[in-house]
Formats: sequence, C-alpha cells, structure tokens
Amino acid sequence: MANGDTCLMENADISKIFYEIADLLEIKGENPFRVRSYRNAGLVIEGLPESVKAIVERNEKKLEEIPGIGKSIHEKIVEILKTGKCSYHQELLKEFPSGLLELLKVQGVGPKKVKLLYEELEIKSIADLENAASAGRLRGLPGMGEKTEANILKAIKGLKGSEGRFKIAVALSYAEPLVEYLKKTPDVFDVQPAGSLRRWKDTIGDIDILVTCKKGAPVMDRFVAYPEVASVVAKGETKSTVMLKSGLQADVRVLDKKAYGAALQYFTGSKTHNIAIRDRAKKMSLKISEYGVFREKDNKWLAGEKEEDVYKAVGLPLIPPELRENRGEIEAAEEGRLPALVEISDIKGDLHIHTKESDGSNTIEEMAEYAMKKGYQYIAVTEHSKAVGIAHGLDEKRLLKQMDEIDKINSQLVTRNPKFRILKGIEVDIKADGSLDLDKKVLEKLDVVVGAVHSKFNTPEEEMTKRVLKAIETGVVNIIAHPTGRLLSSREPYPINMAKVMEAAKRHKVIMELNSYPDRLDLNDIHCKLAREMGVMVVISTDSHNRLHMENMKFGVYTARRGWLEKEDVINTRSLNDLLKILQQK
Ligand code: DGT
Ligand code: CA
Ligand code: CA
Repeated sequence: MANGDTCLMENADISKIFYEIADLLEIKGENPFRVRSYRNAGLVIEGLPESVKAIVERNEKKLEEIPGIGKSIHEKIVEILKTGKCSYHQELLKEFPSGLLELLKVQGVGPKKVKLLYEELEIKSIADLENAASAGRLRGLPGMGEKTEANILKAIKGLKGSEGRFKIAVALSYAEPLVEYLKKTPDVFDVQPAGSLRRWKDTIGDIDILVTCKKGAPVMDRFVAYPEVASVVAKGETKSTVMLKSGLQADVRVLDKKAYGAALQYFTGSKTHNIAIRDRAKKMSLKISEYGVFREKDNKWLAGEKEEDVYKAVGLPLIPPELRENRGEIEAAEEGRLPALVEISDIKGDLHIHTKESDGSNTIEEMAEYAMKKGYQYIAVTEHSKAVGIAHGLDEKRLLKQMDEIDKINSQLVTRNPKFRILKGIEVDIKADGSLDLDKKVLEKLDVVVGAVHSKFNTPEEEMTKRVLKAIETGVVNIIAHPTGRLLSSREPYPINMAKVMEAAKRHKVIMELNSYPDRLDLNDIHCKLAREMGVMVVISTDSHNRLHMENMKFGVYTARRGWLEKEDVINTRSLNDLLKILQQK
C-alpha cells in the first residue's frame, strides 16, 4: 500500500523494466537465453495477483518461490523497489538513442528489425520510421518490401489511435492503491472508482474516482500529495485532476452524500448511455444531472441518494455498469429482459493452460494444484504445436508422451480429489491453408482441441475467414482460441468475418474462446454479444503461461459481462461431466 515517502513501484512498472532489458539485450544481439529469462521475469511479475512490493515487505524470501525469479532478478527487484530504478537497465539504455525502444511498439517490428533499421538506416524513432516507410526506403533492406512498408505505415496509424489508453489490468494496478490511499483520509465514508474502470472496459483513458466524505479539502490535499503524482493539472474543493508518474491521468470528485447515487450514475457513464437515459427522463418531464433527478417544471429534487433510485425515477431497474454502453440495455431493462450476467464464482475450470513442456513456466502438477486451490473441477493442458517453434511446440510424439503423463498424474490425484481432472488438450496451430499442424488421428485421442492462428496476420479477410472455417470443418477442433489475434496497443485484430465464423461454429458445435489475458480480451465484448445472439457457445480461458496467470480469469469474466453473457452461455461454468458431454458431442 502507498504510505508516505517510499517509492511506489507497481508490478507493471517493474515488469516494464525487465521487458526493456530483454529488448535491449536482443537489439544488442545478446544470448537468447538471457533475453528470454528477462522477458519471462517481466511476464511473471505482470501476472502476479499481488504487488511485488507487498510480497517483499512481508517476506523477501517469498520472491524465490515465484517461478522465473532467480537470484539476479531477485536482486534487481529489490533495487527497483528501493530506488525506483535498475542500474543495469540504465546502463543498457545509455547505449542507444532514447526513441529506439518506442519502435518496438509498432506492430511487426521486433528487436531484430530495430537493430537492422538502426544500423542500416539510422532510424531512431517512430517519426524516422514513418518517414523512411513513406519514402520507400525500407524496401532495400533484407526481408523487407513494399508490403512491409505499407504494413508499417498502417501499424503506426493504429498506434497513434490507441495512444494514451491503458490496458485495464495496468490501469487497475494503479487505481487500486490510489483508492486504498484515499480511503485512509480521516472522515471519508466511501471511495469508489467510476468511469470506464467501473464498466470494465478493455482499455482505460483515465481513472475516475468518487469520494463521499464530511469535508472535501482534506481529501484533495491528500490526493495531490500522493507520492505517485507527477503533476497537478487542477485542484479544487470538489474536483481535482493529476497526472501520475505512469502517464495515467486521475480525476477525483468529492460528493455530497445526498447526490451520491446520481453522481455515481453520471460519472460511471458511458456518455452515450447517459445521453439516452437523460433523453428518456426528458420525455417523462424530468431532468437528470450529477446532482440528482429533478422535476422539470419546478426543479424539485426527487431522487439521487442511491444509483438505483435514479433508474427507478425513469421507470427502470438498476442496469449493471458493464452494460452501460447504449447497446440495447435500456430497452432490455424496460422489457424486463436484462441478462443475469455470468459471475466469477460460476467458473469451474480453465481450458487453455501451458506448462513447461512448451513455453510455460510451471509443471502440470503445479498448474493443477493451483487450479484445485481455486476450487476448479478441471483444467485442460493445451501446449503449442510444433509449427510454433519459438514456443517449443509439441509434435505428435511429444504430445502422446504428455498424454501418458497426464493419465499418470490424474490417477494419483483421483484419490486426493476425486472431483478434479486434468484434461488432455492441445493448442494446435491453424496453418496458413487452414489445415491443422498435427495428425488428426492423434488429435482425436484428446479431450479438447483448441485451434489457433499464430502466423500470417496480414492475410486478407476473405482468406483468413476461409482459413478458420476450414479448421472448424475438420470436425476435430472444439475451441477457436483468441479469434482475432489482437494485442491491445500493439497488434490490430486480423480481418475476419466473425459472423461467418460463428455461424460455422454453431453448425459444428465449436466453442469460441474469450481469452482473458489482459493484452488480448479476445473475443471482445461486442463479439460476445454476437455469440449470444447467434446461440454460439463461449469458453472463458486464461491462456496461462504460469499458475498465477489463472487469476486473469476476472478480466475475461468482466468482458463476458460487457458482452451480455449469462452463466448458460459460458461452457466452463459446467460441471466436469456436463462439459465432457459437450466436448464429446462432436
Ligand atoms: P475513458 O476514460 O476514456 O476510458 O472513458 P470514461 O467513460 O471513463 O470517460 P471519462 O473519463 O471522459 O468520463 C467519465 C464519465 O463521466 C463518463 O463515462 C460519463 C461522464 N461524462 C463525461 N463527460 C460527459 C458528458 O459530456 N456528458 C455526460 N452525460 N456524461 C459525461
Ligand atoms: Ca475515465
Ligand atoms: Ca475522467
């Protein structure tokens, strides 16, 4: 927790340093194993459910129990927590121009390309890259052509569009300690995040926090004194705005208890939802503002203490924040058909899990132990297949061997926890021509086959759709993983006709994955709603590469809620037996 003058480094800040070390080492052309160990450390820290700072404060030795954190990383973490910096990282940074790392944000540009661009064309920033690509100067470099230039220009354009927005997991990691910090102000009744954070949008523009208290001034004094504040944009008694060191803006508003509900409703948004609610009020001769619901003719205050009262005043039941996007929720509320949204506690297992055998960092047993602790009934081990070489993907032989191993582990587990089962699966690569990367006869022996696209993201829509349809039509695929391949703020979704894919999925009883990894959230909310409307089954999976990633399930569940999904729509709310029946129906 934030307290006074210590250096508050969130997991996201720490993991960013390790990612940068990995990138810098790779640009330098260093040993791939060292590169990988830093990148893995970044991944592990980013996925921790608890702040590293809290872990170290409680018991520094606990760091060593985290997979992927050895002695050298451990020392660096402690240094970062103490000083806010890592000297090794600083030295590496000095070796290159300052804009060089930002080049990595451009989709399709990895450290190797950065090295090439820098050494051959002296490209040092995104602006340099944009100029060079526009002028057709990249096509002379090995492996690059006119098409690369066009793709890079497109990627730079996409990057500019997402600028300034933060992935929800990152925004949350900054918002939660700030909320806790504000709660410690004397005489505060309540501190509540609003805006896109309360609606669990996949990316967040800024943090909005509402505070109810006796007096505003002490809250604002404490807010601007928060150690993570980089600059104060505006400070007043009821509204202040600051820029945090992370680059994220935070707004705090102090409210009257009497108007709490109205303000919460107003500042939760979305803007388009609010406009629709206000139009509705107008038709009923009412006026709604952040101060309450008023009668139009004489401005008499009617309601506003509770959020529920605001909706009630316009003849509606309370609409869950996740649905407030003006996508039909007001009509549904009016007609009494708001969905009973899926809950985290409904989830009974996780069907997308990697282990050490491919590119994960835990063993099968470790993943299973963690899942049992979460109260799950099943996990499916779904390693990459051989086409994904960098992830050490499995061929048929290694897969068959792993299946035997899973049988063995299951037979040991059954006496301890007869209600738990490890399912045998694979994340089989869907190749460019739509064929699967592994022999169908082997795939048929598995409990669950997850199909995924990992290459040729620039394929045109029609071809990409055909590719996935072909995989669905093989009859052995149960689940289509991360169906658009997007990576928030770094890779655009590939073009694909989702309605056509879902129509085929429905026909072949194929389940669409909502990948909960915070960079993916793919299916997105709109796709989830489409799946529900088309009667297509959805599975919410974490794509965990270490056991702690299993905690990302909540991001998937909230995205599903934004997509109107009920428990019934989500396949991993089923018991093990019911799930197996569905998987075997194919
Ligand atoms: P963000 O920050 O871009 O991720 O999205 P929001 O939804 O958090 O938007 P933000 O921070 O600009 O505003 C917070 C809430 O305040 C927004 O969801 C609804 C409300 N709000 C802001 N501006 C307006 C407005 O002009 N009219 C209405 N009705 N509400 C507004
Ligand atoms: Ca906001
Ligand atoms: Ca705001």
